[in-house]
Amino acid sequence: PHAKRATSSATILSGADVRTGLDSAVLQQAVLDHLYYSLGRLPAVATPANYYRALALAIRDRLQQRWIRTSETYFERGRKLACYLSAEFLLGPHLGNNLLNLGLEQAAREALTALGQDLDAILDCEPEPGLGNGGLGRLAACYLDSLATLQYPAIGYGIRYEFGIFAQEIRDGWQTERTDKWLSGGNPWEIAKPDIAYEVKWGGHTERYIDDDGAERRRWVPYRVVRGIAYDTPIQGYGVDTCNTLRLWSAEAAESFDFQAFNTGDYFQAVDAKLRSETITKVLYPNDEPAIGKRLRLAQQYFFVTCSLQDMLRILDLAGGAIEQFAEHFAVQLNDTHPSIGVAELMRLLIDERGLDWDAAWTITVATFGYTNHTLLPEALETWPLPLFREVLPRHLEIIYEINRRFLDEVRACFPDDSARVARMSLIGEAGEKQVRMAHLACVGSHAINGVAALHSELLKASVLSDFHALWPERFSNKTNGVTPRRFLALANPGLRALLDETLGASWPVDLGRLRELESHIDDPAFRERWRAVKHANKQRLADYVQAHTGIVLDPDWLFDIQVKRIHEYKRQHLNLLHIVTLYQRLKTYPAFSFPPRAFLFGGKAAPGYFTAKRIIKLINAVAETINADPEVNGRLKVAFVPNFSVKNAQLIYPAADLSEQISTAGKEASGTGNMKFMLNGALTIGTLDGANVEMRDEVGAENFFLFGRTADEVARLQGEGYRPADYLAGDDELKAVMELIGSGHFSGGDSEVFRPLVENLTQSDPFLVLADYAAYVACQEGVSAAWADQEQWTRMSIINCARGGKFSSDRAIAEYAREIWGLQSVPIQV
Ligand code: Z15
Repeated sequence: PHAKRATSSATILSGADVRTGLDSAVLQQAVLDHLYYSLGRLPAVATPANYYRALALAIRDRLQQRWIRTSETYFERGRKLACYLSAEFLLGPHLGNNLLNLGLEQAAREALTALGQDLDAILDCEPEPGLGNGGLGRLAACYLDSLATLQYPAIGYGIRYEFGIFAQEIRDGWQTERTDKWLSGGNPWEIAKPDIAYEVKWGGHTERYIDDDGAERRRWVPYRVVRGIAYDTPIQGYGVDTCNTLRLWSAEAAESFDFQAFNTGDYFQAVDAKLRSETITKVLYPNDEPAIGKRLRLAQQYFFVTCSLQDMLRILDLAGGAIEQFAEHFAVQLNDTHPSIGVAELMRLLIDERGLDWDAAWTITVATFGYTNHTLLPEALETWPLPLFREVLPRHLEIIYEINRRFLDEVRACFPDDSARVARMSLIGEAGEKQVRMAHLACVGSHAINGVAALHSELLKASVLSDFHALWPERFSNKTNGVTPRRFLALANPGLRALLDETLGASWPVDLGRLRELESHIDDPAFRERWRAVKHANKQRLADYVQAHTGIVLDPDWLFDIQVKRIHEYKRQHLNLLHIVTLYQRLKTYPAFSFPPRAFLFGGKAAPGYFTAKRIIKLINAVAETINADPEVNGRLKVAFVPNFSVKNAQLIYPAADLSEQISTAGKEASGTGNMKFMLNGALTIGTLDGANVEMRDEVGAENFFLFGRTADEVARLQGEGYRPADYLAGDDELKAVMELIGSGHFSGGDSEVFRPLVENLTQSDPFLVLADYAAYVACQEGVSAAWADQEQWTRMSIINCARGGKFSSDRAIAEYAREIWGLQSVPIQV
């Protein structure tokens, strides 16, 4: 499927040049050329980082003709374009992925070897663009990869944060945050397009006026104006010539100087205005689930959404399309409520700036937008205090009031005499301080609303969006998440890739259902041996990384039990810890207690202001230090916290797992996507019936999945009845002893204060039912140990987990969005 490679020097000399040639000899020349002309370096003094940049520029050159041809083709054909609006794109490093998708890994390796460099060391120099927090941002990046690979006309729109997600360091067991300066060495992948820029208005007031036709209209008189500048990054599909665009907006002052202020001598005021403008795209808010109503965050959302919608209008105008046809040209997907101000903004653009009447504008708006919900947690549903909203976006508040007036009339017509329902559904929350409810705005303004796993989509209809489901059942659907098998299998796990290529042929990365054919090999002992050898090598690779970053030495013969994800109470890293402490306590009490040795690995960032999550990290590290240093346990238990979990080290972690921990309280994890990455790399899952775990288990069969814990229904019932964690403590001596050990200061050098808040949280309120699921979890882990003891059977299960993972390709998910929500046709690109 890959682009043809020039193989003979005749071809090199005749056509392929230093910008386009795909042969290793030309690539080598191209790297030297960039070292010299772009970096001003001679090879003798070039550092690995210099080689990284030179190779990246050489690869970008090779994307260029595909990239330009792709835009040109979309423009000529005038086909519908999918616009994925997301405040986050957690891309991960580009170079390795672009080499993979272009089929250039071997050529690049040879070129660098010839220059005395090692490709892997060069790849490691790339700072990752961490423009996202976790699952939601990484999902957006996987979807871009699939859109390009499936040759769909699509563009990603987002924010070019100057500082992405913070870098996590562990000091004395605590998380500390360092700003992420990912742009400090320059970004070879982006191209600034200063001519693609839009005005963004802020604040001020609105006023009535009479237009040229004598009609009464309203206009927005802003207090301030800033500019959004486009920065484009190529998104190359795998094995195709499609190269789509990720367009990220960066804020600048509307004028680089306020000349008037400058001339009157107020230099500092002039510079201050510039700095304030640029603040908008400075930093990613580091919170994964809970929404926090900060003015700057609303400014970020509006900023990137208006730039994106204005860009669509410009593209439509350039193509000579009629404004009435907007929804036939663009399908706009809202990745959570973060871009949902787009509903009001498109109305404003169509009415105030393009002169459409309300009804025409509303028909276009609803036909344009689709809304994906990613959470059921009530505290994560975004709302904005009304006064703040009015101050920043006065015209939008008027529009939202009018949308609401008409919407509530519709509700009253469908459900007469139901004022409670009207209050529940209103776009304006009235309880306490008045609020704008962004999820309601997204629902009202979208023709399609979806959840991200089957269970989640059902719970959405039954709980947080039940009123909307009652009104518009036809708008609701499920789109189970998926992950890209290119980055998370082919690129992350080269050992397994080679085995899959040999066993299945080369097409599996774009036809992941073919993994099923692995099942015909599970009874072949030689195949199982090779499967184990791949896993073993991956575990050694991770062990080396962990030793280099923590000093902790892990044995690749042990069971690697891994939980990596954002730290959050609902994800229950502390349940995992209670199991570890249970094993430790059994070992201390009965030194002959025997189980297969296990290495427990954790990784993940806590929101900097999330007290409990930060304390969970401290507890993991405290337990690790105590257990790893205890001569009585040695040889059976190790615990490690891998600092700064990121896309980059995730690619080392997923392929090394034997057991994947997916142990959220049922009903709380919308989908999960790490669960799928582990599965595809042959890990077995211990998990609850939550999110996409349910569908993973359906695929592999109950006998190949370690299930435990209360179901979402049981959780709701227990909490409805008034859950009392003390009951579970009283009925379980082992649990009681575990909690006491943690509270006693045993893991904290005698300090009995540091973990008191965690112990009290669990024993007094336990909002996520850790104690209620503890006994079932520990019992299930005993089943894991028993299964691990039979390595041949474990390997069979590992193969089956990979083989049945095909459903979880993001290609499947994107094909569903394209057909069922966007009405999108693929457009092959010919270079
Ligand atoms: C986020 O990463 C997710 C949901 C959110 O509401 C926010 Cl603000 C961030 C995650 C879900 O927690 C996870 O279950 C899901 O797999 C992921 O989005 C992608 O849908």
